[in-house]
Amino acid sequence: MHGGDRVALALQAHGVRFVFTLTGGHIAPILVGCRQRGIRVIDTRHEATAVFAADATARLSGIPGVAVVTAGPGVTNTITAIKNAQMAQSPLVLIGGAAATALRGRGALQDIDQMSIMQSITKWRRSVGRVQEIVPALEEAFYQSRSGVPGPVFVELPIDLLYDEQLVRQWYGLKRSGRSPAQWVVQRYLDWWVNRLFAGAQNQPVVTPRLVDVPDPEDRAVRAAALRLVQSQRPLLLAGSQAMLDTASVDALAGAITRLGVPTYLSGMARGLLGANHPLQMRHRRREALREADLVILAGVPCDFRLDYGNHIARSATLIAANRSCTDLTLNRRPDIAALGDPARFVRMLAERVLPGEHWKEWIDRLRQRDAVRDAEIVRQAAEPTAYVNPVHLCRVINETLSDRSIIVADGGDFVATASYIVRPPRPLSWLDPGPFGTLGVGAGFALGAKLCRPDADVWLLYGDGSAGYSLVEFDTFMRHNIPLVAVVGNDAGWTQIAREQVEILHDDVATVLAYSDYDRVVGGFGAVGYRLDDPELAEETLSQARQIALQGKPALVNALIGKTDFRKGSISM
Ligand SMILES: Cc1ncc(C[n+]2csc(CCOP(=O)(O)OP(=O)(O)O)c2C)c(N)n1
Ligand SMILES: [Mg+2]
Repeated sequence: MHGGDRVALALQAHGVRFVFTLTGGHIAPILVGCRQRGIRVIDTRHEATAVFAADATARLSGIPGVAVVTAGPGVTNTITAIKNAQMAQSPLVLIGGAAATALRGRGALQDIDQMSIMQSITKWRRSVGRVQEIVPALEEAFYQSRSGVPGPVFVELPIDLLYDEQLVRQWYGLKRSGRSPAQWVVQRYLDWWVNRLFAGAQNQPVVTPRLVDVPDPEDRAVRAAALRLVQSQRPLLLAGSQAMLDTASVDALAGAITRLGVPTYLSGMARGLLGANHPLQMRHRRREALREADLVILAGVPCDFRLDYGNHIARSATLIAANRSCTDLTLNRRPDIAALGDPARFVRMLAERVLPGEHWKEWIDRLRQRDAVRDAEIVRQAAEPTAYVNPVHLCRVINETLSDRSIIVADGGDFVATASYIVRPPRPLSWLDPGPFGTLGVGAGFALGAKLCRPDADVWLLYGDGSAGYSLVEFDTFMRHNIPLVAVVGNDAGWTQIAREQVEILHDDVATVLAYSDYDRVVGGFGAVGYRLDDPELAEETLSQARQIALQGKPALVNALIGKTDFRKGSISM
């Protein structure tokens, strides 16, 4: 059993079903070991895609995602995607190849200080120095990635730990045939070195996955929150991505919210938690609702830019926050009741303490009415004529084309932000966006991970045309690995979210202009089916044709030429 097999054994024991990679000589034994153990190895066209895909599998399954990349540029190419996962608190294990242990720092191919690079963007990292340590390092890596505030971890595995002992001994020995005293000393030293590398490696490794530490909120905080909640007149619950970390209990969380009866806004990964049409879910005018609320529960939602650093919540309101992260719990505003622990558990514990009943009917009616008014306004905005297809109309058609098995991936600026107002994810864990890092380019990787995790889902990948450029090449990966899905490019020939403010404030569109390129023909080059859509009348038909192609097992892309609207005017984030 070589080191690559050991890695595969450890991954298998932790429930890993997919490994995402872009290959390199340093990591080949891991990939072969994985395939031989029945772990599906998905090779992408960019390391960032591999990590984005691993991130998506983690978010949807709760099992840490795994990406394996080669030494040097393979590792550095993952930086943005790893940082994105860190900001999104997504558990993943990045395995990086490295130069042979005895050659480190001596000018070996692709030998750089990877540990320093990973220092600030992973929650834990280890460079493994002996074969015997591979399995314990991975056990620790999986444990660290999932416990407390989840996040990415990094395990560095030098190439001489991964191959057969005999072969490695050959590398270190046979090449040197000289017999000078100096050479004799070097040879003895290398023998000692290899003995150390493989010490104890004769024993069959045993993998013991460690139980994950999920912090429980204090009962005291739950009791205090329950007391304040029943006294409140206008409570509001905000649930965010962190509430979805325990993927196995998302239905219980939805049940708890229903039982609590508190009007709720969902953000990030929590979109879809309450299905497409839940009477307690509000979608619009959140800022107004927050200003009026006399009690706000933040379940896994920090007071960052999305809540204007806490300023969206009235000073007089009771603020209750539950978060796994100490920093996020008190970020910018100290809550009246702070529950350090898993926010989903907090909501469930709270629901057990509050008697169900129609407590806040008037308040809920008011919010619902406001939602309905905004929805009617959106219908009007969708009917306004624009050049090509009105994006609001297109998003409405996409929403109508969804099924209850749809998963939506959002990768872009204005167009996907418009979609996030209109498209209703049908069930828990059916919406994926990058998270607070706002990274463009997540699209293909997220869609890949989603389709693999949920083979029966129809995956919709919503792209801005600018964002599509980062990962369109992965249609090649979709073809090679049989990943049928539908991508829709909202093609406005530009980086519009940036252009909108730039032109208004600085009166110059420099670096924001793209062309109405034929993205449909690009994917055609990989063997996928592309459609060009420039007539609003044909939106429904084109989308359902694309969906049919995906149902038949092929990836499809709709290049939807869209016009300008002021739907997103004034929404700049800083
Ligand atoms: C990696 C990365 N680079 C740049 C940005 C800045 N940025 C945010 S939105 C945006 C425009 C996106 O353009 P597109 O995908 O075409 O969507 P549109 O706004 O045109 O609908 C840009 C460049 C970013 N968020 N991430
Ligand atoms: Mg664009």
